[in-house]
Amino acid sequence: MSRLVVISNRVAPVRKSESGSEGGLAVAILDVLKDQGGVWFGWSGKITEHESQAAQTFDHGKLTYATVDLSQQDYDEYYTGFANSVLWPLFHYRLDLTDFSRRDMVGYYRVNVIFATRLLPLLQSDDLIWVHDFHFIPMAECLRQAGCKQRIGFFLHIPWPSIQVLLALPNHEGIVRGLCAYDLIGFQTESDLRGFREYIEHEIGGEVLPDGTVKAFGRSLRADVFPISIDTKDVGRIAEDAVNSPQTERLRDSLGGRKLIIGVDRLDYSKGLVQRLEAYEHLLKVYPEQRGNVVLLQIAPPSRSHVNEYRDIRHTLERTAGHINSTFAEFDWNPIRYLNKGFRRQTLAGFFRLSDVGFVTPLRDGMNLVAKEYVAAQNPENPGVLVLSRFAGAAQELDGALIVNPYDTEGVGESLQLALTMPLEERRERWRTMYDHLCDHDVVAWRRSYLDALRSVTRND
Ligand code: GDG
Repeated sequence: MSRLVVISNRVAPVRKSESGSEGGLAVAILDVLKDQGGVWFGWSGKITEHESQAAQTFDHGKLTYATVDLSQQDYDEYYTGFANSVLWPLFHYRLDLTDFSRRDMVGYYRVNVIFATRLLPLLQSDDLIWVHDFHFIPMAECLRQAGCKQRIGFFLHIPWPSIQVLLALPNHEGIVRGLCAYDLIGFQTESDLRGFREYIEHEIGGEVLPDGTVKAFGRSLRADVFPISIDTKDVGRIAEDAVNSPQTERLRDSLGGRKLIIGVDRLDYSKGLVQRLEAYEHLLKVYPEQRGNVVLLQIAPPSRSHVNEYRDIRHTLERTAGHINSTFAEFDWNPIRYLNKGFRRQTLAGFFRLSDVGFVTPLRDGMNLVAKEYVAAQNPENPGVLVLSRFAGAAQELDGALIVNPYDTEGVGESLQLALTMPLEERRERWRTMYDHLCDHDVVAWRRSYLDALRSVTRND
């Protein structure tokens, strides 16, 4: 069997870290690399005066880690600049936050060339190369230009924007040409794939054949949908074990019998956190019986805090949470517990299981694994209700959730009330359909179906 080479911006640590934050994806990829042997290649996370001249490698059994340091300029232009201030906001439909400059675009391509150059000496002729996410869209093109003939697949973790949004990206054609150098492109949802095909057919005069083959820029490739998932049974087991942990006990005691709504998101403007708090405020306004009887626990570990927009969202959220708490709080009850820090995976699983409502309302999200984890963590006898944004990729699979439009503050507030008052029988039915689906479509199934598809592509150049 071909050796697998995985490329992602950050590589997952080989040992479980203190934070216990490794999720299903890192574990699923590590499993296959450790079993079959392979390479995990990416940024070391370090910024040095000059970027590395060769990848630093570290072997762990059959798995080789290979990492590259970045210079400050590369980090600013490639990572903070083009990846996080252009592609991320634009692909999440936030044209207002997109800050394009040619300097950053050039930096993005330059870093892709650097990574490709450092990877080349490590490659073997029948390797299967799997590139992850928006940081490395041009990677296949860079590798091909250097003569690389191996099969190369790409998986996009974030949404693919509709054609009109994509056209706002000054180098949209270059980005799509880069994608078309892969042999297989994986998207999270049908609507992402539709957007991509529409661009191919209507913008560059390419073709999509009845079997789904894409013909563009003089090549044929396959583009398909592979919705990412979680290790469903494992999350369930961890949650069951965590239910009597000291942390979960403390949370339970602190609630004093009140209902619990939980939100867990990286602090990111795509996650719809401000709108979420406003919808909760609507619930408290319109259903006074909920005052004093419900608590919203919002966990939002900071991310990308060197990007201005992330500092702004943090301040806005603090203000909004403070305003709602000061409006409704009583001497023995605070409506919102807003925590700007991360927790161990085990702790989160216990919190999910204890919660009556999982509140997941991104404005755009490639998939949203928290929605899936919430479902997997529930007690089958007494499951909570998932309130889920229609704009999360997960909404296309989890039809047992209460699907909401996060821009409709009042509608989301009403759905919260529905969730908090839903009879047990209906909760069980809704949960069962979602849980069964997630058992059949877990992260191992996702990895297998992607890699099987990549192995079976026929290279045509
Ligand atoms: C991108 C796409 C796509 C969160 N807080 C803590 C913590 N987490 C874990 C969650 C979950 C993961 O981080 C977040 O995954 P999401 O899917 O929700 O969101 P992104 O980080 O934006 O991920 C997304 C995903 O890639 C995969 O393709 O679904 O659409 O944007 O697993 O549980 N984990 C720990 N402590 C925390 O405080 N341990």
